[in-house]
Amino acid sequence: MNLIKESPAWNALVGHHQHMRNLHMRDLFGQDAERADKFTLGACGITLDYSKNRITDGTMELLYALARDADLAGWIGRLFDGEHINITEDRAVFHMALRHQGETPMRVDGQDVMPLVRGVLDRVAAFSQAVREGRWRGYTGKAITDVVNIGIGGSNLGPLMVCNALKPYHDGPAVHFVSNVDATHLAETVRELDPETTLFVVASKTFTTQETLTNATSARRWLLERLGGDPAAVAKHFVAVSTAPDKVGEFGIDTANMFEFWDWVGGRYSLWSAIGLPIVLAIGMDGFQRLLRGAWEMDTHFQQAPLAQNLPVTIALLGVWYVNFFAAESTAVLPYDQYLQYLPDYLQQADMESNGKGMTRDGIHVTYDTGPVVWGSPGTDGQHAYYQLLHQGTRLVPCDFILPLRSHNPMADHHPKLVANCLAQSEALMRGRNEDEARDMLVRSGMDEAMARALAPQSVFEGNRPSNTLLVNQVTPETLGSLIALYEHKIFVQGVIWGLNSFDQPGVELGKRLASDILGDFERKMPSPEHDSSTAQLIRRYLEHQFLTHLDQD
Ligand code: G6Q
Repeated sequence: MNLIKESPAWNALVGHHQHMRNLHMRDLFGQDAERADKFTLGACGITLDYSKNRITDGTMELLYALARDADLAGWIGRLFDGEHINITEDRAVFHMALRHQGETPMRVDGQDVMPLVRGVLDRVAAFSQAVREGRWRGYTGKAITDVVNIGIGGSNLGPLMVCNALKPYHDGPAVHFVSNVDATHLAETVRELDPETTLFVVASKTFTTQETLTNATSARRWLLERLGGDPAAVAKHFVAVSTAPDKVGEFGIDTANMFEFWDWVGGRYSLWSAIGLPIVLAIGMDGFQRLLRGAWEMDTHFQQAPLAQNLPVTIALLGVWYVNFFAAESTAVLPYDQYLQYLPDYLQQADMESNGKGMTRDGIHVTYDTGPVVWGSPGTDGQHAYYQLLHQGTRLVPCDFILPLRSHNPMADHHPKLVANCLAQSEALMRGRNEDEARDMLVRSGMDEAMARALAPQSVFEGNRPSNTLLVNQVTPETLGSLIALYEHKIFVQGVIWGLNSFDQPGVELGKRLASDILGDFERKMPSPEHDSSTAQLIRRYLEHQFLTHLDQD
């Protein structure tokens, strides 16, 4: 198959870009009073205003044509039909089944997986309810007050992000997350916890991940040391979420206390599965079902809406426009909501692990850029830090502003100020400020005319910097579910355009293997000859340091 770069729409976009690069959005707004209306879409409680992009009707037509050239409709069909589109792992990509509503079957390899999905959901619900109502008790008979999720990557970021986002809905035990193999993470988390009332959820799809098993082993030791050493205590304080019952059993967790998911659920798409157990423990099953429903509504919209009304498709194509035609290297996710503080981290993994790839699924090296660097943090903090670069830096950074219209904490005038800041930023990025405006501003602030003329160029903002604004009424389980699913499908669409398999992660696996090799060197107390001289030197320094520390202790 040919690379997308050879498609007619791509070639047309190359020509179109030559024209668009000279147009300023300020003029486009000036020429068309309907622009905001025209470039606004709504679905599933989300309004997407994409009018502050460097686009015209013609741009969007060409971008939708690009989606057609990439056979996007065909790929959406294959995704929802449960085909093995993750070709390197020979798996379906079917997290949509985890949130599917209604009675229609969802088949993978001819089998309707809905009975399996609902069976596990029922077990998750029953277990969580028992914990939340204090019927599930610890080894010494006390109810659970704290839950510690031990997992990493996809087995951490999703539940971490959602638990934080839905804090206003928490009415269960406190939830904590330990992911880093740095012992500090575990030590600082359990420092204030009471082992008698703490439940550990060991979350690992493969149950082989070094960080998770190391943390789980240390957590078990911490618990047993404090509860008298009876191994029977483990059954009351450890449960597992995994696709690998044999490995869970080997680790010493009773598989009766294991919640299953399946290989067609990718790690970074797994928060909807039993990996969401900490969410259910925190907000209850009803809240989790609302999250699932919101995601399902977005799945349905994605499947059914025509390209030009389709939120994930539109937002994905705008991203492609900047990556491939404006050479944008990164994109910022800027939620103006403190509860969404982990959304940028979550999307960083979802996007960069999915589309951070340079070879097509047909084994051809791409000759164009693929997934951008994704970064960001909640507003308004970033305004006092890196927004300078967004406004006047030499790089184009398309931004997604995410703004809830209602706060869960309507305290004094905080929220209007938050909203005003968000809207002011996207407006300033779009409009910019020319030299005359800069001079007038300086004069108005009291500067004399000559000085104002001299300094005005420093205060010029070229503007024309693109952003999307995504509005929701409030961050609720439903809107959060829809928002996450919107980004999941955006990532899928971009992967389709770039011809990638967005669902494997050889880079993660490389990291897992390399660390074990070096641990072997530590045991042998010397670097293996395969290392470069820098790595060998660093290994030697660590070993020398260890040796000297031992001598000191002796
Ligand atoms: C996600 C990746 C990766 C994975 C972690 C944890 O899509 O595969 O982030 O989630 O490496 O893996 P386990 O869940 O198997 O421990």
